[in-house]
Amino acid sequence: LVVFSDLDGTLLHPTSYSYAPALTTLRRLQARDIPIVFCSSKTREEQVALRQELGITDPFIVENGSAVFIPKSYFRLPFSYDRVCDDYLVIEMGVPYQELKLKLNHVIENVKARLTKNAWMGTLDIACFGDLTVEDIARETGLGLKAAEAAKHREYTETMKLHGGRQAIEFLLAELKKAGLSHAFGGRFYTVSGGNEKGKAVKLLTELFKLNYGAVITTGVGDSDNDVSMLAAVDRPVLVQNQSLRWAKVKLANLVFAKGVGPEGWSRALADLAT
Ligand code: 2M8
Ligand code: MG
Ligand code: MG
Repeated sequence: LVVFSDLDGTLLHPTSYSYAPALTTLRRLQARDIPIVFCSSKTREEQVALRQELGITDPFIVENGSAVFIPKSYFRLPFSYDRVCDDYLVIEMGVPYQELKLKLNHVIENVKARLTKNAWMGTLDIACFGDLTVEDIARETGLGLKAAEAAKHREYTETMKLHGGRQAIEFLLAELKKAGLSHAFGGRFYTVSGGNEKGKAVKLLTELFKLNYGAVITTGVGDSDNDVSMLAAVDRPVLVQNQSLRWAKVKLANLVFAKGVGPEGWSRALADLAT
């Protein structure tokens, strides 16, 4: 059994970022040696900090499937990887941040010019984490300064806060797509990437688990649109409730709707696996 888990709004509460309600279940899963694989739009730095805090030593997937980080001697069998980073072997699917940022800025410039000419579409404010100060990010997200800084250190994706009319937002998202960039809504923000998604990374890592351990059953827990591809890639997909006690609009035949916001739903959904 392998657990793939989103972080914001799932293992972590959507506003307080607390994992407290999930801790008992998490400790039981760890005691049973069930791998807990983070699969989030969060950066490497953010995820490493949380792994250390929780004593999690399993592989993890950063920035919406941009890269898979595998601790050096985690798997017995060799596999091909793209680079070594600290104690991890890294399989990369995303494009480097600088490259992404150039393309993204180009699209944003064009979209802004078009919106100025077509006032009927409404206005659009775009704030990218890369361009905001650490203090701004802390204010926007409710993260502490250190965590906000880790969120700003992006290696493959850019997170944008969009403020504007639906039409203007849809226009920007369509233009991104035309430029070969993908976007995923994570609950509050849009994260833009070079075409990668969580699901592909989950499938790749699942293959590695199977290669090393034989048959493996996977479960995945998420809360937002950006989790759909991850949920579609696992055997037992689970959706937890968001702050307004609703579930994101996800259609999957075998989807389990867990009651409870974020970590409460997480705990309820995985409790039976932990006993
Ligand atoms: C962003 O991610 C969340 C969902 O995970 C979102 O899009 O709403 C990312 O930039 C992440 O790095 C950051 O920690 C998080 C803070 O809320 O926002
Ligand atoms: Mg989430
Ligand atoms: Mg996430």
